[in-house]
Amino acid sequence: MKTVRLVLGDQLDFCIASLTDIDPVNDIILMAELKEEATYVKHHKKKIAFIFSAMRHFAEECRLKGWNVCYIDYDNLDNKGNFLSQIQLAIEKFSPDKLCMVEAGEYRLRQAFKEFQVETSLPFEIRKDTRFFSSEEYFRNWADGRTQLRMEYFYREMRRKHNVLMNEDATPVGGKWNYDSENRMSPDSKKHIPSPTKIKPDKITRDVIELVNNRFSDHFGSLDKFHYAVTRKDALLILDSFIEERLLNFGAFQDAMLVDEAWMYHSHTGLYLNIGLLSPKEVVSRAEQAFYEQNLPLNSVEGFIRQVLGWREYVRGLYWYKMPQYASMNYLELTAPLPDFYWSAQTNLKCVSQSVSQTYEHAYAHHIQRLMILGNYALLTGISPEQLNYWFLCVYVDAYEWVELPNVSGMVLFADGGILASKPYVSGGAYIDRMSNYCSSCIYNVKKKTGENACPFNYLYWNFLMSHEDKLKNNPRMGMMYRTLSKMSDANKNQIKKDSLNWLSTQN
Ligand code: DLZ
Repeated sequence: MKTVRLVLGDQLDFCIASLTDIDPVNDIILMAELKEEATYVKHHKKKIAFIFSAMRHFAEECRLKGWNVCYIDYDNLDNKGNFLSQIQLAIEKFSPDKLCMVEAGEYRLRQAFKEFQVETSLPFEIRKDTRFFSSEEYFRNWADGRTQLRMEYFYREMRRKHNVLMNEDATPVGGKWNYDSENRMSPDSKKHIPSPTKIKPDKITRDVIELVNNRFSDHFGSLDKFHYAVTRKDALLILDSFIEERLLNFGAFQDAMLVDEAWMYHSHTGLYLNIGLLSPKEVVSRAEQAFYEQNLPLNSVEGFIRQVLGWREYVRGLYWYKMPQYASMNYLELTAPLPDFYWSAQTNLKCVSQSVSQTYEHAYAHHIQRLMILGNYALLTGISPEQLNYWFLCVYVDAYEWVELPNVSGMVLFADGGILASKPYVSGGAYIDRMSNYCSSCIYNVKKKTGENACPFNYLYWNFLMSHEDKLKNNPRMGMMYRTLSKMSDANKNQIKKDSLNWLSTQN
């Protein structure tokens, strides 16, 4: 029996279900660098280089295990540009008895493979992706019948089910499930931030960088100083250095931002988790082990574990539970186009220009830059979910639709009307000022609420509340904000509207 086993660019795990029963003599692993995948949204150059290089390294390691690999690189004459034509060619070339793969991680591709499975005359086995803590079925069973799908309750179930940070009497370690309130320290610019572990590009990576430079020159982003891990061995090194050097301060400074500090105390492991170089189970287990053995603070360890065991699993579950409807939701009817400065960083808003510049340079910005700067600005100014989702999916090295869409539509834009978040996450300039040192070098005055040079986040915040009052004022978590608004004078409200209109008409 000869099986062609398709491995996608985000399935680079030797334990992936499509390879568990591989026959090294007869079977062929098929991998391909495809134009359609690199351009269906115009991914950041560094993201393409990262994925292609990791794919090439994975193929090499498969060969070293003695497995047959048919690797179609981008310039290969046999490259058909898309998965289905590539599989068709493999069928003609290898005459297999069977096809096998693990289901794709995003709806668009999963549907295409399902259709192909029906059309092709060959047996085509599509296996479940077992790399997550929670299966799609488990999430569906948890979600069915609930009126609210809050991450917190799902997370507690995951903690119990997988016995993570739990006491023997089934209570959470430390007595509380969640230490988020201890994770909001303002940044300390004098405190040492360990520089991230950087992996020197080898010949494979250097070749890929050249390829991406030539073939994707019109894509957003820089290829300079590429230092991401592209093998499991190096990804483990990055994980180790996070646990050793940064996890200690991760919790307290989780929301903190400093000028020219892209990495802070974050883990930068999402990109490896999302293509299979690291497994969520080992990442959680390493962090938990460090808590017990290195006596690391619980707010850091719990905060990190919540991201991986809670949030990551939750957004994936929600994505598959709600797709395809989720992609077209737009509760607040936001229609504004994405301003050019999301690509160029040419704006006087220091927080936005910093976040976009770092995104351009690294295909990375950390969670709070994404949510409370770039996301917050987008929501306050009414950018359409379609355009904002496109941007987030393009620019971030860790972005795949299953993780990007719920974060952007649900968390950032409240486009699902409250399925994911209990309220829209909006803030004025004061929050940005508290959590960063951006405002002190910005031309806008964060202390000024309206008028010339006032921080636009300040008046846009109240303008947002006024614009969406009909849909938001009865939200119990927005009550205090609307009570404050109701006490504002008409003159103040008119000034806010005037400043906002003026701002919105001058930004593109
Ligand atoms: C994101 C991406 C890119 C840029 N390129 C490829 C590719 O050339 N070949 C491939 O197999 N996968 C690629 N991917 C990942 C896919 O677009 C897609 O997001 C995942 O396979 C979904 O499971």
